[in-house]
Amino acid sequence: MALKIWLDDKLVGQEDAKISVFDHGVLYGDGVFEGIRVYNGKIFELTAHIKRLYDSAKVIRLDIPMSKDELIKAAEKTVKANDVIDGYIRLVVTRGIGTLGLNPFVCENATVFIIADNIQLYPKELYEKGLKVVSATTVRNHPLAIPPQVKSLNYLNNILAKIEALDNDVPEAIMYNHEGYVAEATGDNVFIVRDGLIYAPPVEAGSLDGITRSIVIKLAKQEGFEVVEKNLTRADLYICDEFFLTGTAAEVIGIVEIDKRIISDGKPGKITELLRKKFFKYVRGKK
Ligand code: PXG
Repeated sequence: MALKIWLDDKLVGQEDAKISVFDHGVLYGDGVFEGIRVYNGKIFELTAHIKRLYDSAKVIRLDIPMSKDELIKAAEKTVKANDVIDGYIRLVVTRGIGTLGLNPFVCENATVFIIADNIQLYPKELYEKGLKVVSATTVRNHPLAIPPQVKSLNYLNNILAKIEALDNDVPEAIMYNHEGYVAEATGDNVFIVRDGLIYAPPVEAGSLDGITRSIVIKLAKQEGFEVVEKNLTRADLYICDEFFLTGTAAEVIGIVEIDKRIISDGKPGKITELLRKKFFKYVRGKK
């Protein structure tokens, strides 16, 4: 079924949702985005996603031509118009139409579009069995080059790591920063468990300040676990008791093998399973 897409200031049919070849989002990957879930017809953590979008835009000096409230209303209208009950929103703001040449200030108006659709998820059995991953040789963008707070439209760094994963017949890759510490997966944050403690790389290590990550940390603390944010090495991942990823699309998913090292008994761990279920309940229980 053809979707209704929010484009700039209104909903249009999918066929009419087109972007200029002179849009700097296309020419330079100049823009920002958010990927947001819809559960039970309600947009999950919309305020947090909108805040992150505006923060990303501010860092790259992009003026979003709508207020936060207007953007929230537009997202809600797009969800309604497409009858999305459990799905996914992609909210994108590009620099807008300009000319050839990097100068972003020739672009007078940022382009805003919102897609609300069904989401492609990992198959259910992968949640039960857990994922295998490899370490990417592609280093995560230096945080002083592209700050990890900016959810930029240019994902080439992560895409190169994803290609490494797929070339190795696994669905995900772990990315390390320029110092060799764990940063994140290509579109998910990393956690490990060792001796009953939960560890996560700090955001400064070069990971996105994930909204799922924050909620999982909150839920873990509610369950009485200590969550320690510290730099992790490749060996920390190899010898951990449990390993999992968090993200809007994957939610919470266990990792059972990295670089041919099997994590514990090769099944998602108990704490991972507990947090996965807690998260599942948390998001679906909220109306
Ligand atoms: N790191 C990176 C690089 C991401 O892109 C996350 C971590 C997890 O953050 P959240 O806030 O989602 O918990 C992301 C999220 C997509 C898509 O369509 C990408 C993300 C999320 C949803 C959809 O590619 N990235």
